Amino acid sequence: MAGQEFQPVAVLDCDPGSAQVYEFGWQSWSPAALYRAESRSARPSSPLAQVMNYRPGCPAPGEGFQGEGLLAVARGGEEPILIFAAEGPDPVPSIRARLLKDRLEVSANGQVRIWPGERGAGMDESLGSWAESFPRAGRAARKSLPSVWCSWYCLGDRVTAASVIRAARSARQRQLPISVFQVDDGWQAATGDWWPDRERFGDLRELARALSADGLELGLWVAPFVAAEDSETVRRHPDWYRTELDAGRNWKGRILVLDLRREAALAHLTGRLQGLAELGVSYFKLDFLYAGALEGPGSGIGPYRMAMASIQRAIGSRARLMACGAPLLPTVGLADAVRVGPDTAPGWEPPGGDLSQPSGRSAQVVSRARAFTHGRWWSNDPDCLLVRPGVERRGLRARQLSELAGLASSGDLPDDLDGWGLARTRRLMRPSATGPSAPPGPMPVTRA
Ligand code: 9PG
Repeated sequence: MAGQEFQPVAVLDCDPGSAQVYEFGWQSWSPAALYRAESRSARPSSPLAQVMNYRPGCPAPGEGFQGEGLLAVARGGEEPILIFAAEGPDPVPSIRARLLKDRLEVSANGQVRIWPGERGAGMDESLGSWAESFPRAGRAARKSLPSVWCSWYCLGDRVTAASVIRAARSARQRQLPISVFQVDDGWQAATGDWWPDRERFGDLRELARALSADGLELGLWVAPFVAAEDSETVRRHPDWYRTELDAGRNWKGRILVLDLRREAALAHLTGRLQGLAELGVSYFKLDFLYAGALEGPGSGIGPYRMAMASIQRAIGSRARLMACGAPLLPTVGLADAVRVGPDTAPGWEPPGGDLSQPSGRSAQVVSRARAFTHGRWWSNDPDCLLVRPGVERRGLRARQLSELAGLASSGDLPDDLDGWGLARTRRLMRPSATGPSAPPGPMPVTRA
């Protein structure tokens, strides 16, 4: 929606002392929170974060708020909450609000529908009933997802097949009720080369067999729409990538974006994913999805949704699809589970104070603010429970995750857990609830 002018949508009388604004960011890692109308929402700590963690090409103004396809206002007093929102998953306008004395001015750069909450209904309840009305054909939101162990927050890119088997055996010995062992970034020959680095990582098929012999499932991280500059696929097919689009930097260089207009490129991708499903992967964590929806000639939300639908067909209806780094409204109906907040990390406060950056607090605040999407659009993934010794505020993390419905996942090596961490992990790992369920208490107000 870049390039279009912002037009006034509404001017609302409000009580400046008690009015609140709810802002919903673009993708999984973008902040979402409830703020006092007199304050200002989170801002990226660098131009790179604007691209990778906020909405590329559409920075928020210095003051006030900017939701992506969704912004809600509680005017204070008895006035019902007002929701300003996109009419569907495409297009998704940016919606701004700013306080001028005792008025809130709302503007947007595209068509916006105004949805009044019921009188007396709180923020979660109002957003929930709006979410019910949002068009969402496709994957059923009411599917229960099994509990997951994820390699990223303990092994990082040093993950190997042998280390995953060790974690699975140790989890079983310690009676951790985990069903899916999900290998994260680090298994692949290179980002964009979606086959294992056999020398470093080991054999994926063997891993699937070993897990299945113990009644467990193999999950796998893939970033389908991006590639590292030094990958073999980029070297062999430079014309499959759109070097004019900026998806940020990672894997020691620029992130290149797959050209979804090229049939051969998409066919190659879906062929690889189908191969991985056939080899025994039954849970896909599809990451860096925002890169598939960057705005440009022939790219954006429409091509992103088409490509996601092709991926669904390729992996089959039995495999579960988890979307991460995903543009949120555009992903409604296309995934079984969606990461609804930034990455967690052993540290509690985000680097640079930027709520989009990895930290315990970012994951917690943002996932809490998106609780209403669980069981309505998909299963929410609030990111992993981390409770090994040395993790900051592990008691608070366990308590807050126990209050959020959604996909349960563990990011610790079972061997690293002490008795307390084992007990918490044992209790919190369970299949996800299939319907909506509001967390206890009203949505907390955040200071950016
Ligand atoms: C693997 C990780 C994990 C994690 C994902 C995603 O550079 N960045 O801005 C950046 C943002 C997020 C990120 C990695 C890098 O994390 O959310 O769970 O799978 O990728 O690389």
